[in-house]
Amino acid sequence: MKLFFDDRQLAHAPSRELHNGDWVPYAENVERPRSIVDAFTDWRPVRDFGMAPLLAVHDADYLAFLERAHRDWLAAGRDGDAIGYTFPIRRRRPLSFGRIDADLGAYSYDAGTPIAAGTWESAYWSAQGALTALDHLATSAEAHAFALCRPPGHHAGRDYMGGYCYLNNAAIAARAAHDRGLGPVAILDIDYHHGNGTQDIFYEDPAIFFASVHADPRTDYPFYWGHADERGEGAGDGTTLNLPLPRGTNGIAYAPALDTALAAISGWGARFLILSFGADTHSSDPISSFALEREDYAVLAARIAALGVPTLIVMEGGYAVGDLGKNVAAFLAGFEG
Ligand code: SP5
Ligand code: ZN
Repeated sequence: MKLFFDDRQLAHAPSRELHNGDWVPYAENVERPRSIVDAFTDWRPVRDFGMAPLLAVHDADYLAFLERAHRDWLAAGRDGDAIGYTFPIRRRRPLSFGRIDADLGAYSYDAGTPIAAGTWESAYWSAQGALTALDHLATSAEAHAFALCRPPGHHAGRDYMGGYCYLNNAAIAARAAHDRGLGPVAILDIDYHHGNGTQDIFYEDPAIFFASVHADPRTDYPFYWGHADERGEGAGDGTTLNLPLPRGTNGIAYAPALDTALAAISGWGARFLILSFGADTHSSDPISSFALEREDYAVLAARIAALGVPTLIVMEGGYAVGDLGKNVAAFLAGFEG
């Protein structure tokens, strides 16, 4: 399997996040991609597909905000990472008047997603990595490719950031795959957390199926999305599938939910799969509460590979830095089986 990563994805290095009322070290740190990079020998370069595939998913004003936000923060006399503190509820008007703090709130839903000096550069190349891996699948006979996307993407919506995510790499790749005629395209999200951004982007879209296996949002972030009764709306009614699982879920309890998602994806007629893979389901993850072990990852990967559909694997979460590279290697090895 070919692997894609660009060193510019390391430029993003926020120092801290707000958690349970305290400042804590930023969990989505540069040691994560370094751990994964070190677990493999052969990385391929990322190519630049420009802004068009990003604009096919995200609003232009949101992308412009991401690009300029840290400069606006410095211009306002601040230092460190840009972070908001006022979040407009949806009933307020879409006001815009060039105040950085208002913008930070308008384009995010949490206080865990700061913008540092290198954030735009890293998010841009993270998305281009997914597009490069997609292009490789579209132009080769290979069935699987891995984009080490970092920062991750599945919490980012059309016009919002959140959950360490700025650009939705999986959604950008899914839209591009669909537009290249590789579909029908399905997205399977197996990060510990529900992929609310991806769900929102395709919620009314009948062309792209979204299935997610994740921690029950009644107990876990992102709380407001990912409940079992969320099934899509309008023309997209029935093209979203949510399979929440309780804290403590191990490999044995996880497998039936994964099989349900795979059966739905297969039954829907998917011909191309985007896999949002988070290794934060591992028992050692410091911010999550599932109990999957490294041996489980190869088994899960083999079940996904048995779909027999070309699959682009994009990295999402996973914060147990000491285990991360080995866990990702075990998962990817399960595809080669
Ligand atoms: C992509 C992804 O996995 N995003 C997860 C975002 C979760 N944010 C809420 C949980 C915050 C926990 N913060 C603990 C930090 C310890 N340093
Ligand atoms: Zn996660």
